[in-house]
Amino acid sequence: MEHEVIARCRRLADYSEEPGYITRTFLSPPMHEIHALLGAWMEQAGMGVHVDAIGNLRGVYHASRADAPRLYLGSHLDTVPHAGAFDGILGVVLGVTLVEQLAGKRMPFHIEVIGFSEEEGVRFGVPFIGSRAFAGDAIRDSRIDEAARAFGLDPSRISEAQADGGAIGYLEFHIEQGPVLESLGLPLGLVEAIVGQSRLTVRLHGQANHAGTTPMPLRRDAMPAAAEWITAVEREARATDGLVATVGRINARPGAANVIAGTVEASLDVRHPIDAVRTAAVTRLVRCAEQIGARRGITVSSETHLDQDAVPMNPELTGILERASGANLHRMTSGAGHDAMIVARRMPAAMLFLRSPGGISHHRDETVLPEDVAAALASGMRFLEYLEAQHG
Ligand code: HGY
Ligand code: MN
Ligand code: MN
Repeated sequence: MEHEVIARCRRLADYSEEPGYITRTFLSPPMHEIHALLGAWMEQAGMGVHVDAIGNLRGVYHASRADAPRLYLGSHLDTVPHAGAFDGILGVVLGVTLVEQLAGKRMPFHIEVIGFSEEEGVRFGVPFIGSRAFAGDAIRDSRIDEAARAFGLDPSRISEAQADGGAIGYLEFHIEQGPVLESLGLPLGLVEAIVGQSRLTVRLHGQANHAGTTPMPLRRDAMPAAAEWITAVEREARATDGLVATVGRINARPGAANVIAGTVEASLDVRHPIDAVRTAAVTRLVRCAEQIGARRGITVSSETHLDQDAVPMNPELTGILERASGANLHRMTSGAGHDAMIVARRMPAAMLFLRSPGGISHHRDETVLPEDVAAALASGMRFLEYLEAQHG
């Protein structure tokens, strides 16, 4: 079955908005094909399938009795640009496969597998749109509503996407996306907590001008100001234990070779397990940009898109997952953000990592090992059996 899981993830990776790459952003056209194919596999597994008003794909495998509680399994369907074939989608395919492996056996709880519509925050710079609607904390703005309508959804019904009350909890399988499990020679990781993360846009405003006629001392060039700040971001992160800070996107305008950059917009992603360390670092980095700007006659502004505290996973649910997984398991913190950190606002949440060969992710070389997928399926099935004993 593990080879089928991998084959399905690679099949779904064909649906992309960019030929030759895996790029699938919030409610982009290829999401229709994802819903159709993944939804068909859900139906074959005996699930009732629908797409909710924010574009989450929802498959429900009913319990032996109607008034049973609900267990959620899931992850996200969207990707970063030029992604790999497993980030997010693997967790949804593993959930569907576990239901398939029940082969019609009913549990004393409903199982709902969810493919969240948007976790990466690529299309609108705002992450977790799907899971926040599920957690009852929907992000509403005209761009999101318009995208939902263009996809054929009705944003006025987003409140219906909320999770049922009294859920047993949420389990997310996900690739580790880092080097730890591979360095330990272990297939699976048990997530104890997910680090907090801040996402901002920093804007540096100078003066566009002619590249040939403007003497250097008379320039207010936003590009070297941004360059000085970006190296300061790296220096600050290297100097702060456990902090990671990244400028992943930069946009210079007007963007011509013979025009001095009047404006530069840069993204800033800052993460740390301890929220006070992260937020203090964000404050220092924004102030650093302002000080560089002041020296160069550049005005600096910033906009915060995400200020997400670190989230511990639920100890009880994680304990069951640990017992279900046996010894070949490493307890760890997740440096990547996940839908589980949002769902945890609403119900007990747990995560199981699969080893990332080469420690690489957000890249076409991202992959998983069949034996690790098999180990995750075995853990997942024992996890269901433990819950069956608890709720039977
Ligand atoms: O950026 C992250 O941490 C995740 O891949 N969305
Ligand atoms: Mn990702
Ligand atoms: Mn992910």
